[in-house]
Amino acid sequence: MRRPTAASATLTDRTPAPGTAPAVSRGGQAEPTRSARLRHMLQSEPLEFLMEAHNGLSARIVREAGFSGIWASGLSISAQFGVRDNNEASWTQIVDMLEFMADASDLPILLDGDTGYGNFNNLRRLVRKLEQRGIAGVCIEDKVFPKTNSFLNGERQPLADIDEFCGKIAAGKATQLDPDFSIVARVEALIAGWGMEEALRRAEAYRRAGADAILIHSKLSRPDEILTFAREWAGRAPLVIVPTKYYSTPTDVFREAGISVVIWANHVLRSATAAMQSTAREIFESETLVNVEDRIASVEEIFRLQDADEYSAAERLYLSAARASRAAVVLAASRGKGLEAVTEDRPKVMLPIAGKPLLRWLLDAFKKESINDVTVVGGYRADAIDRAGVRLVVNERYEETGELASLACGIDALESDTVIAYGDLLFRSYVLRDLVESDAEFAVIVDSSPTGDNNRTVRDFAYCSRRDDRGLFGTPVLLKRVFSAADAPASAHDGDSSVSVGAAHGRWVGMLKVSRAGLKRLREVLSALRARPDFDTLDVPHLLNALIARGAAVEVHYVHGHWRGVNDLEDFRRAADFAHAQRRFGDSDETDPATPPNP
Ligand code: SPV
Ligand code: MG
Repeated sequence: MRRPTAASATLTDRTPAPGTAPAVSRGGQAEPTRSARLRHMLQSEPLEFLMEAHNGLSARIVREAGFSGIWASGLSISAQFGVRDNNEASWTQIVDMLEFMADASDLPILLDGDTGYGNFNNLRRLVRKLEQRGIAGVCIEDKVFPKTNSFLNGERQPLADIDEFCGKIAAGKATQLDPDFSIVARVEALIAGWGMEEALRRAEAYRRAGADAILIHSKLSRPDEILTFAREWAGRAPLVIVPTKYYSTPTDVFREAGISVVIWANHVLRSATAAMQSTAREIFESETLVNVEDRIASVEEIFRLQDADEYSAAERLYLSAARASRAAVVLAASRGKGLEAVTEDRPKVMLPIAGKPLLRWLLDAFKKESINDVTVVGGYRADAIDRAGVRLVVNERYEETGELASLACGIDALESDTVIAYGDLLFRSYVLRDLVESDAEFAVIVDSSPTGDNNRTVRDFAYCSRRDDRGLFGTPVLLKRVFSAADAPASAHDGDSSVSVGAAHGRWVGMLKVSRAGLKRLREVLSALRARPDFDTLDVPHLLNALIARGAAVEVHYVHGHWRGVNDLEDFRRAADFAHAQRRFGDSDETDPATPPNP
């Protein structure tokens, strides 16, 4: 009987807590535990196979190949650590690796536990730790700690005293809490040249001491002594073999001999080694990747084996949607009016403020809020914009067009919550945080401090549904209208009588947050504005007003100062002071020679 493998299981639907409790399948039926499955493999009639794995990735690969169980090979695990199979890796390092393997694969794992890493007491502790980590069983060999691999001078290696080893088996069996946890006793008498009789004597003693199965090992290239042993043994307990040396024996021979489990002990490690050697050599010699790329696993295949998709799904589920992916569009096409003297060779966003360009201040602030998908719309001297960590798009018509034309260049590809920001802003971090944490479709920051305090150049007057009384936390405030500098409020040329001159509630701080849902509406409004003959002159306040006119609610978050815009040379000079104050204590404070001195 061959059980179906769990090839479709993912990192999240495998046995939930490593241990002994039965996992419950989707259909509500209890699935056998890993230990029960290993025990069944040992005891069932048909020949079963354990495939070697030595880390999480190989454990996953073995599962996907269709195997029902894993041999956590001492040789392979030590080799992948780059050390010898002489207990050079500590037992806790082995157990840590087993945890990765058990996490990556829901198969039962039989640990090659060498000698049990010490005496009966060490084995007791090992059994407890293995059970805690969901390992199905351990195989211990009747050698002396520290052991050496059986294929290295096997005949010269001392064997354990039979009674001592039987005590060890009994101690392990008495320690296990899960009745299905298996202890396999490995007989090394044939390897060590002690003969068939001694091998049978030891196997019988180990069986009587409580071993669930006997692993009879041979290093001959033919299976003769294994077959003789099996015949003499006559099914007293399940037999496990490792045909590494007698590999040419047809597998049916093992079936006919009544073997329970065959261990393919090191073949995943050895195939990986051959592939790694060949690839490394090829790349070294050819100094190019072009010859190997099609012969090796793709990066996507590695992601798949790591279950990267599950992570993305979980991210959508458990990180707030806004945090999971946030985007920004930075409007950075302008040279800066009044800043001609310092923008000969760069756009305004690349002006250095306290040692770093304006754009970098903005990007660092974005990073803090997990805004990682940043589009910068350049124009004037776009070639001088530092592209590190951003997608640069260029508004080629920057000289004849305004902010909305630039925005239109950068908004199309966006799908997540997006902050649209002027490139010349400095602000305390909470200002952006308040904005991105808003659940509203559209949200803006309005500075209710008396205009003129923060910036000499005053623009973007905001009219809101309610004045900032600085006490009304939680009372929703909506934006009614924004006048950019070009619109003289006194003229009221837009015919809106609901706003009156001098009654501005503050200044719009040049940032607009648009939720994923709001992007659709924003694109519609933008394309409607595009039809206007004066589209090339329009700026973001026009967009805000058009959104409001079409019924969009634009939520207002009031702040009281704590930001700067850089609109002329005087702003530029003052910005350094503000920026210095935003640095963390201890941050380096290099000054850029291009920064003008404070007056
Ligand atoms: C291992 O895989 O580490 C084993 C089996 O112990 S063998 O190398 O064949 O001894
Ligand atoms: Mg071993």
